[in-house]
Amino acid sequence: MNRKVICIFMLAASLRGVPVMGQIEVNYDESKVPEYVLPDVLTCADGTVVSSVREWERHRRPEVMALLSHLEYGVTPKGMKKVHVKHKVLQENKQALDGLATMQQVQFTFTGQGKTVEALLLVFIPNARQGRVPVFIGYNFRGNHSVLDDESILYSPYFQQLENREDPVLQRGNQSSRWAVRDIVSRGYALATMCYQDIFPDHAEGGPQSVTALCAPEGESSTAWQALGAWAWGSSRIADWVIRQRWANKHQLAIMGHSRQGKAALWAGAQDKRFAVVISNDSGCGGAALSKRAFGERVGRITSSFPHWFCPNFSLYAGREQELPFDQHELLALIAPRYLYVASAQEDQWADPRGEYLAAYYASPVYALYGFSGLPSPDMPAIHHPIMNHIGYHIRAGVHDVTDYDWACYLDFCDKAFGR
Ligand code: GTR
Repeated sequence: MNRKVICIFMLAASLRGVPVMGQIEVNYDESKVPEYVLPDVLTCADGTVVSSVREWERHRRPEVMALLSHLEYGVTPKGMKKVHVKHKVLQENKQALDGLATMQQVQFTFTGQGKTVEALLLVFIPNARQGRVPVFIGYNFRGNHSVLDDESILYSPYFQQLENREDPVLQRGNQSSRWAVRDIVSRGYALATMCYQDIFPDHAEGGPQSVTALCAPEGESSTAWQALGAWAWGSSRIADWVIRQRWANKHQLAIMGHSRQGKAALWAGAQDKRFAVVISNDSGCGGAALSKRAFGERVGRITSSFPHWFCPNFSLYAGREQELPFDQHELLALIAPRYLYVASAQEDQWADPRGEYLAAYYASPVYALYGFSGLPSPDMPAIHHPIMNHIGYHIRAGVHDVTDYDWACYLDFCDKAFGR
């Protein structure tokens, strides 16, 4: 074990057995945000201040990766490299969306340790294309059938198990408002989406049915990966397939995730440099929002409501955010020098829009090292005034959701990133 990892273990161990403060009220009052000090993203554990890309990539970036994987999201086991993935195109419709797109449905079969997990990828490829196209990769919450009202879309494996066929979650297109499929395809982008439940069923007992069961546990159980780590891993497996398609531009992959999937998209983007654009939509606590602001959802609440998302160590910081040796701006900084977009919604105070903005702002010094501009000021822009530098940000009116407005901004940002 290297020195860096030993220090992290000592940090976490010093908190074990310390009683956690009782359930704290949720704060939505800016004047009650505690005084907090953010770790400087460019200062190494030994106090050295990073002043070059080389030092960032050689020393500080691996340090931040180690902190986040050992104390928040869990370590992705090396044994996952041995998981076998088989792909089979089950269906193709060249005239989907009134001829706008070719729709493919691809079965993914993951095998390891004698167990199998199945998932279904739903893909829309623009028919009016010249050459290879950029691709959005993103998980849906309610199954592929929820993305578009189309009878030919197969139910995702997680939903195939539902016994009550009248269940409203099986209604086609029930979340189509979150997927601007026509806009995406009309602007020349492909979309590849899968149901996140296929990769790790989203409940406390989901582990044994998830991809995490396909390889033996490694390392300390306190740092074991769970759902967020697994969802991030799954996005990379989608990318593996996408980049081999003759219609896809492997240099133009954008990952987009909403809410819990925004958290997973950021963690995927931190680990997998093939994602040239990383988009967090309303990701909140454990995503883009700074934990130390203790505004809206907090570490104690998220780790008790969703004990299967983070590694066990993260719960040690319940009510003790000020003792975290990192904050979420450092997760965002791991995306540099690639394009990053953070989006918030005005009424989504649970996700702390200001904390999401500030994390992106405090990630900016790493972009500056590469000669790129992140966010220029700690003051948030007005509603519906997106900023589109190497880091993008907008806050829109309305609630926790994904809307056509969000997608219009993501498409504009990707056009800029990809020089379209
Ligand atoms: C909430 C959770 C948030 C966010 C959200 C979602 O219940 O507290 O952190 O992830 O779910 O994913 O929609």
